Amino acid sequence: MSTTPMRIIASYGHQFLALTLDKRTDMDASAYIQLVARGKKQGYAVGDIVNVTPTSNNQGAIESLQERRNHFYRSEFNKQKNLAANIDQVAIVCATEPAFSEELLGRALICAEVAEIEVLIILNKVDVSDKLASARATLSLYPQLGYPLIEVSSKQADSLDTELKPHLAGKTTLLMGQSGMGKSSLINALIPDVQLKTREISSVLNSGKHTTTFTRLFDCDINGQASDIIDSPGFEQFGMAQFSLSQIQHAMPEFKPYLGQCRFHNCKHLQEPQCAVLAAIAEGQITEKRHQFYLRLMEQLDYYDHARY
Ligand SMILES: Nc1nc2c(ncn2[C@@H]2O[C@H](COP(=O)(O)OP(=O)(O)OP(=O)(O)O)[C@@H](O)[C@H]2O)c(=O)[nH]1
Ligand SMILES: [Mg+2]
Ligand SMILES: [Zn+2]
Repeated sequence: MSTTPMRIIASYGHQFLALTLDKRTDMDASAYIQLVARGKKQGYAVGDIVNVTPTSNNQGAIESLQERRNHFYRSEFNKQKNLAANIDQVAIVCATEPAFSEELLGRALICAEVAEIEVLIILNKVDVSDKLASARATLSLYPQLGYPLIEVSSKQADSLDTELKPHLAGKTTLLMGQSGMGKSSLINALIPDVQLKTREISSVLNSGKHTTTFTRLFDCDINGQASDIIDSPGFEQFGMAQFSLSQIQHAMPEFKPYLGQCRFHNCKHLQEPQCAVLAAIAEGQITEKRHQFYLRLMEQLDYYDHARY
């Protein structure tokens, strides 16, 4: 039997919803096809194009995965958590309150660098003015590393028009970040009727909670251009067990000019003599804060032990 290509537009555990490629997510929920995955260990991600054998009007079985342009995921204890595939950018949403974790931001940035996906950092809830200064102070480093940073409030439509929409128009964007940062609120403010759609999907996938429990793609029109925005559940950890030391070093933009410049070709930039990275820290080209972050990642990767003399 021949298969039909479909795009996965929602994932919840091992359940997936998809649409045939001619349909958009703003159509009524009867167009959604519920997919069963046949034994692929690594699973599928929202944004994946899969070849499906229809099993009934609104159900199908995934037979194979079409080649991905890219794939964004994290790994906890060797378990791969798929976030999205075939995206143009990752927007990491931080907020003035509750306070965000700079560690998680840093980890998400590493992940995006390794996957070679563009990044946008969003500081949301700038209407909470008493927390604004400290959030700004924490984030001020990141534009210097090359990451665009915008400030918005999902409660202030003009900030979305001037700051956010130009970054989203015509692109597929994954919104990610800790719980409570306002990812879903931003989508609600950007796309009319989306709350209703979310309720429909929630009822299909048996999840009625306020906090986002599944990853969900919305296609929409932004500034006259077809755009996709993917909402995802907040995370409180960000495992990166999948990466090598070299991948992490190359994912630190400010390290890059110095890699290969150290005395030892396998320098881990811990305390080695004539280390170009340590020299750059002494000269103020790399911040102590980011080097500490790097050391914590190394420790987690278990490289630290090997490097001790
Ligand atoms: N003051 C203020 N509150 C906001 C803003 N955006 C969102 N909130 C509030 O922040 C809370 C969390 O918002 P959500 O949109 O559910 O956050 P989320 O990032 O989707 O959270 P998860 O789905 O759990 O990952 C809600 O009570 C929102 O009303 C904002 O711009 N300003
Ligand atoms: Mg949410
Ligand atoms: Zn070095």
